[in-house]
Amino acid sequence: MRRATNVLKENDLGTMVMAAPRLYPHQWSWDAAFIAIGLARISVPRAITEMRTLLSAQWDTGMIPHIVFTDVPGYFPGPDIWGTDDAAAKPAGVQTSGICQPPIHAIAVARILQAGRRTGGRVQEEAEAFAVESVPKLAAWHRWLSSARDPDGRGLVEIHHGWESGMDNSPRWDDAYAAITVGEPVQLRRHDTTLITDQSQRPADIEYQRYLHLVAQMRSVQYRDADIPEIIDFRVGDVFMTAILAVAAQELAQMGADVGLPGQVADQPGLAKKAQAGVLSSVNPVTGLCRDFDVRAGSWTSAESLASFSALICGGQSHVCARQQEIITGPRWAGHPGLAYALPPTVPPEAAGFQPRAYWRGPNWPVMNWLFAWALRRRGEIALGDLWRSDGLAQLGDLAFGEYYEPFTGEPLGSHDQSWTAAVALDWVAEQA
Ligand code: 2M8
Repeated sequence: MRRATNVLKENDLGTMVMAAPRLYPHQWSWDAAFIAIGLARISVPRAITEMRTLLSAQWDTGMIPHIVFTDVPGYFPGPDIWGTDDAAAKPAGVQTSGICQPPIHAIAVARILQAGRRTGGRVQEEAEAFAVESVPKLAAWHRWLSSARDPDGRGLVEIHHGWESGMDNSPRWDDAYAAITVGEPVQLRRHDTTLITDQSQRPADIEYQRYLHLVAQMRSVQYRDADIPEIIDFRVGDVFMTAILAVAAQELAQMGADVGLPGQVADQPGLAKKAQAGVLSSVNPVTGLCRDFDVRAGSWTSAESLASFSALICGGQSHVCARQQEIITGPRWAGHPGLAYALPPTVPPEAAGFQPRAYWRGPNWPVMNWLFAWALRRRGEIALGDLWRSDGLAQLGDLAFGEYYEPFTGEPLGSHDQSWTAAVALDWVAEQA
């Protein structure tokens, strides 16, 4: 607990915690939400500050941007590449990227409220006031995801960049990226490959060229929601993001009612239902697994990844969940005999594209363990949720707080002292105490 607390303290810039000390010296959207969940275990006021900083960068459309930039140098692509000052929807006075990440935020604010209520007194008052302040903002965020990001009414949240999924170079996006033709390559000023010298752990330069190509496309229309679908080369209905929206909207509906703002959240149960139906509509009847929808190709995708188990996050038809649970705990996934811990890797070891050290293409991610364990327990799957929580915590016993872990050896990879990893460790330790 002490070491995890220190990681967050060391990465703390006062009003935001850097996602990682050198590799990610800014505030990332879904990292901040996980970080706030951990912070709530040590200081509810500091957790509130974390979320407040992020929410103060919310765009007028409702979008919560995926990065809020600090002045700390050393990350590429920085604000000069994003060029969001030309975007009418971005609030003045902050530097942000122009895309989003999965909506963990309502889950985080609900946890802050719970922690405040456990503490009582002034802290509780502060947490209640913060929930009241956040509910309309979170409602607008969910509404934007459900409308601007579902222009065809498919029920799935559409993403326009692999970074929006948070699973940057997952095989989920291989086909969509392969269909992109990048014009003149731009000069890359990457720092990540200097910091992480084992190149196999990070995306390749060719992938970065595609990432920047998409940013340039969105920038060319000043990030206007109505124009992006027309001009962007990447449009995918992201099933995992949609499952998170479903569960976050359920949490928000509950919290809004709880703090006396039922009118502000009146539409959230409907958004949750729509998202859940979108997730269930993606289930492949043969495999029982969820799929993303490639809008440009007009087809469902086939890559196996953690997102294949999106129904376990948002629930829905019990036979779908039961089948997904059987598969994810079976020998192809978390039950694979070679794994250091019986936790699901990002891609199954027997899949053709599995790479045990490569970013989002095989390693195990502690925050994903947290999310699945939390969602399972929430849906009443206590035994498996408890197991993944205790195995997830055991994996972090090396106190490296790796960004991700080699699934066979348990070696920490990517950044060490990664904030969201320390945060989930804190939450797990406190919960088990
Ligand atoms: C990774 O993404 C950033 C771009 O957003 C990067 O590689 O530079 C992802 O793992 C993402 O999910 C995460 O939020 C971010 C910061 O931890 O790093």
